[in-house]
Amino acid sequence: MGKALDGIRILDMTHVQSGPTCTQILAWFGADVIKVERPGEGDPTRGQLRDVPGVDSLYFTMLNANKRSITLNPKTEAGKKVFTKLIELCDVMVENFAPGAIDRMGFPWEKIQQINPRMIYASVKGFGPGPFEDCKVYENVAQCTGGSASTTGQIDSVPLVTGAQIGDSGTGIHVVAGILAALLQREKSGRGQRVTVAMQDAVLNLCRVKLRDQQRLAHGPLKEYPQYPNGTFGEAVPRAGNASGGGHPGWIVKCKGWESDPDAYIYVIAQLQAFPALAKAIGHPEWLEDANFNTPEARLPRLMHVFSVIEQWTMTKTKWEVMSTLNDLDVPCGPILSMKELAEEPSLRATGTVVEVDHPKRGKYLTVGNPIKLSDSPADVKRSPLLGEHTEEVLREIGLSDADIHAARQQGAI
Ligand code: CAO
Repeated sequence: MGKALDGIRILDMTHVQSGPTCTQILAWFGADVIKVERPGEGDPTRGQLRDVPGVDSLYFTMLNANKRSITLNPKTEAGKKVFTKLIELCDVMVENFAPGAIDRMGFPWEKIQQINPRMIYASVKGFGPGPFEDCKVYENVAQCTGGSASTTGQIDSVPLVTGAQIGDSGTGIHVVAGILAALLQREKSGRGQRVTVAMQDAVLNLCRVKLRDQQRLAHGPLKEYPQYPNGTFGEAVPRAGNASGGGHPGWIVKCKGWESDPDAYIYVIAQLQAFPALAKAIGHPEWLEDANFNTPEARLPRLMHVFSVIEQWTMTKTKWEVMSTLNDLDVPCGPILSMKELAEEPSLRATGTVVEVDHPKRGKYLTVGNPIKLSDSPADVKRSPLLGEHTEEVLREIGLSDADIHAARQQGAI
């Protein structure tokens, strides 16, 4: 079976996480992703957080599946020639170096366009045009500057960053959308274009509901936040603990075993239509006749009490028992799953969301496969490449002779 992006060649100048997330998804969709790495060093993540000495880290292997790796220094004479050839032959170039790095290599956008007018050139930067445009940015900087940290955490405590890599991987996924749209537009226009995504913008996009709440604040307190009715609201959206960001109240409650198991918790949503069943299940059918509890408005100022009563019930059951009982009643809920549980979950293995891959140096390891499932283009996860594993193969494909390759190697260009 063919793949959605068969025939699309990606010149992958990405490193660390945001860019590699993007090109890995394009590779899973079937694009030929040629990852260009600095000779002798490669993507710095190959050596970061290593668990096995001398072997590419999980950080690298889990972000660079299904790609080919070539070593190339576009700052050398021979490197520039090869790089120019690659620009001519590729459809998309993706980069996430510090602002200006590709220009300093001698390849500003204008030149890339000149070499290949059909080229789609995608860049990740920390910030868009403005006072911070020249700054280098990593994940947590983006979370802090994009509105996530100020709105995450317990209500009376410090801002928190989240474990979900919304700044890096979140931005990479936005870039995928931009590239696919640009490829479609190229079908009609015949021209490539620039795709740029700032990490701050991507995080803010993911925090859209918090900007919603900022504007609601002008019209009174945010009644679904735990600060209501006893706390105070300032000028900006506060942290809301584990309160639900939607129209139905929710909270994390303890389950049986919480004293020793840090993940013995479940998120319960007291959805309007399921509330009667929930009240009966936890042994409080009288709430349905009580004016203090029998409407969502009546419950709002008592939500913490409602959830503490729900918790008295959930603490008598494991999170799986709570899940099973409440699901049967159509009460939305979700157990707090640890990474160990997710790694071992058979249904995630069956769908290819968690995949075991074999690597010639590290042996078997787990990775997260493509979460975007296409019925006619299933992703087949292949191990990440060794540094420069495909240099000669790719250089021959683009027309270099053995003598050219030898000369490039002599110059340190590959
Ligand atoms: N051959 C020769 N040189 C190469 C090369 C190659 N194949 N690939 C990269 N280089 C050079 C670059 O040209 C650059 O050199 P100059 O600064 O002299 O122009 C240098 O390597 C490294 O670039 P960098 O400044 O991007 O690297 P850094 O480690 O200092 O910064 C990061 C890393 C991530 C903070 C920065 O790249 C950045 O802000 N990127 C944009 C935002 C981003 O994607 N952040 C997410 C990071 S996690 O996903």
